[in-house]
Amino acid sequence: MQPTSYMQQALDLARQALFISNPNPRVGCVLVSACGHIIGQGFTQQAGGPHAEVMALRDAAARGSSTQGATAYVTLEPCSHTGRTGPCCNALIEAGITKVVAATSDPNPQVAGQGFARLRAAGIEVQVGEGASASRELNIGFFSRMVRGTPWVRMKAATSLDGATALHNGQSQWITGPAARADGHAWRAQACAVLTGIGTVLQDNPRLNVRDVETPRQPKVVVIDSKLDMPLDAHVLKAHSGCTIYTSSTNISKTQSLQALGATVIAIPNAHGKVDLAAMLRDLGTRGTNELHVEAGFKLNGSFMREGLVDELLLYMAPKLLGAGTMGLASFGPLEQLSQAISLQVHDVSRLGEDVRLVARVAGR
Ligand code: AOF
Ligand code: ZN
Repeated sequence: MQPTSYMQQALDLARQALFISNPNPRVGCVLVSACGHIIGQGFTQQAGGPHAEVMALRDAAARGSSTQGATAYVTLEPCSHTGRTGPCCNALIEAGITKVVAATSDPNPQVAGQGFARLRAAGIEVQVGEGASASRELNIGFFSRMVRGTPWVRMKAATSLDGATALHNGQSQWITGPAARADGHAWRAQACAVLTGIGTVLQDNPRLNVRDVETPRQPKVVVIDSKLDMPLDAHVLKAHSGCTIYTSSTNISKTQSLQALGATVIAIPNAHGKVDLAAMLRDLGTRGTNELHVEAGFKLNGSFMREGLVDELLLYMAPKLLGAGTMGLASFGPLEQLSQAISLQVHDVSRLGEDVRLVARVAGR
C-alpha cells in the first residue's frame, strides 16, 4: 500500500534513527489532530531510550497540543511489552489517541500483533499496511534477526571494473575515490557490527570504525581468527564499542591475554577446525546484531558465499582495470557450470564521484 503524506513523514522521521537506534528498529511517529494538523512527531532514540510514539507524545505536550481524538501514524506496530522502556500502546491509550495507522506489525515475538490487539481492545481504530515495504526495508536487519534469528549479512567490497579487489602483491588501498569511501562509512554507521578476518587485520591493521560521517554510536567490531593470531596491539582491539573474536582455538593463555584487553573471545569450531560461520551468525543474532557489515578479504568472503550466508552485496566499482594476477571478490568455486553461479538481483545502482555503487541481493533474500 502506498503511504500517505503523513505516513511518508513518519518514514522520513524513522530514517533519522538510522545511525541511532540499533539494535532497536528505526521507527517514526506523526500525531495528527482531528482537523488534520500535525501536533507531534518523533523517532526512536538510542537503545534503552524512548520509542518513537513516546517522543511524538512528548513533542505534542511541549507544543501544548491536546492529543485527545488524534490519529497516530507510526511505521511499526506500537509495542505492548515492557522491555527497556514501557509499552507504547499504553502511552497512546492514555493520551486519548482514537486511531492508529501503522505500516507493519512488529516481528518481535514479544509484540507480534499483541500491540494491535491491545489498541483495538481499548476502542482504538487500527489500520495496517500503508508504507509497509518502506518500513521493512529500513529495518531489514531487525526483521532478519527477529524472523531468522540471524543478522542481515551485507558484504562490502571495492573493485576495479575487471572485478579485482587487490593487486597480485596484496596492495588494495585505495581502489575507489573519497565519495565511495565516505559512503562506505555511512553503511558501517548503520550496521550493528562490522566483521573482518584475521588476514585483513594482519595485512592492513584496520580500525573498522566510522570516521567519515558523523555518528552518535560506533558499530561493534567482529574478527574471525581461527588460530588466535591476533596481535595484541591491533587497532581493532581498541574498538570503541568492543571487539568480539570468533575462533576455533582453545589456546587459554592467548584467550586470556585478549580478554584482558577487553575483547570477547568465543570459540565456535566446525568439523574442519575453522570457525562455524552459520553458528557464529546465530550467536551474533542472540547478541542483538541486526545488520552485519562484512569487509573481509577474498578467502573469508569466499567462505561466506560458499556457505550461502550472504544476503546483500554492497559493491563499489572504480573505472579502472587492474589486469592479471589480481585477487577477486570471493574465492568460492571454481564452478564447472554457469548454472552454478550465485545469482543476485540488482537493488540499486548509483554514481559516487568517479565510481559506481551497486547494491545487489542474493536471489531469494
Ligand atoms: C515501538 N516504537 O519506536 C520502537 C519499537 O527494550 P525496549 O523497551 O526499547 O523495546 C525494544 C523493542 O521495542 C524492539 O525489539 C521492538 O520490538 C520494539 N521497538 N516499538 O513501539 C518504537 N523502536
Ligand atoms: Zn514502543
